[in-house]
Amino acid sequence: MNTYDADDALAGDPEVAAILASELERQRSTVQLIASENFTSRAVLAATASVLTNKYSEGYPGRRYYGGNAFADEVESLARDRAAALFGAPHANVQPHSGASANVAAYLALVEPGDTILAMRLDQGGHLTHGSPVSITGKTYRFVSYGVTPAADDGSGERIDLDQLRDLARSERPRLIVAGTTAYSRVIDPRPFREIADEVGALFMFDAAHPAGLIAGGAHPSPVGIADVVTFTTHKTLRGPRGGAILCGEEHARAVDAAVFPGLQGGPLEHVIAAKAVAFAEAARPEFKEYAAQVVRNAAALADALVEEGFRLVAGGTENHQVIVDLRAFDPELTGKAAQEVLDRAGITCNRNQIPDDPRSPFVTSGLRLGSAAETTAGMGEQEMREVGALLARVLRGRSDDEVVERVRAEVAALCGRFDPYPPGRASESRS
Ligand code: DSN
Repeated sequence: MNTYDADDALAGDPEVAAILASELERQRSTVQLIASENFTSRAVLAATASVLTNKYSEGYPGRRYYGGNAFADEVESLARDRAAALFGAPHANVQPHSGASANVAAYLALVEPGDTILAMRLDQGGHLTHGSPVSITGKTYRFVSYGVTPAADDGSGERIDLDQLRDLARSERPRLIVAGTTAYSRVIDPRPFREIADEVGALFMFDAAHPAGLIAGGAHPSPVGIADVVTFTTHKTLRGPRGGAILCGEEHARAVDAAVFPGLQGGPLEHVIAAKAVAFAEAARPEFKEYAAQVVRNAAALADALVEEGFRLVAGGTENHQVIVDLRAFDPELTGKAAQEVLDRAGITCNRNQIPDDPRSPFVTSGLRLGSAAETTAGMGEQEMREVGALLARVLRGRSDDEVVERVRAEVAALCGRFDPYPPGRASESRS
């Protein structure tokens, strides 16, 4: 049963089979630069498509509200143990359906409605669940936002503004300080956050949704043991199934578990939890360290190529898997929305993104966010990333000429043909 091949199991539903086959072809033949995406191993896909999707398992291993949970217990215990071992954490909860669920559950565990939380503003690189007014988080808690330092010509600006964070912490006396970003290309050191949290008597949560795989692979500093609670997603740089997880010390374990279930969610997705277990084991292998380091090198190569093409990079470059591009230096008329759309037509998949202090709306934007995690998995290296940067610039320069777009699309397809994430005939492969 390989749902990614839309094979015999779906023969009775040709409509869905055809859609899945088309999506597989799209992933194979176009460049995937969305910073929050990756290509899982076939083992992760197989676990996600398993019969555990049939099982109701409300509760936790050994404490379920339904019978028949012997194997759900086994797989969830395995996933918890593997997550805890991978990150060196005393306790892991692997039930959050997503990073958003993990964050909401962490707030539920650590603070009360109406409490003050310090977190990064969405348009500065934060996440919706860091207190955006359109998110339940912004409606439930009193969020106060910090941002990044002003842009500087030498690229030294647009870093998390720790002075602002400290000043706000002193004046607002938050119950919780949140570190973590969704569009930020530099390393986040957890230690200054801890120091500031300790100074004002706040708890400290680190949202590692993006760098989780870089942390697991040793390419970025770990917040585990420094932050009170660490949330993360399993599907970005960590390369597992779509989902979330929470790590914490024993002192917060009961509150975190109670917040996830019954506080926030119902039945856990045990098939996804099985796939998380697979991914945690894959990320513990020595090869994953090399993968994490290559992700960072590839993002740097892409960044260099884009600078040569005349783009300005937010924060002057990258130290992780992301490159945040300010399109205005390249072409003041070009919006993120228009760029994303023409790149899509050329087979380069990415997302528009606001840059710090963006004069354009979140729907239009002046920026693009690019990521190297997926194509690194497919086997691309620095040379290919430089090629991708040049192709991207060619499309954006020639965006009003359909022939340019078509020519680039053909070159993209040829490049992707050499780096197939799911090469046929290797069904038993378990990627390391
Ligand atoms: N996790 C976000 C991203 O980085 O794409 C979406 O919520």
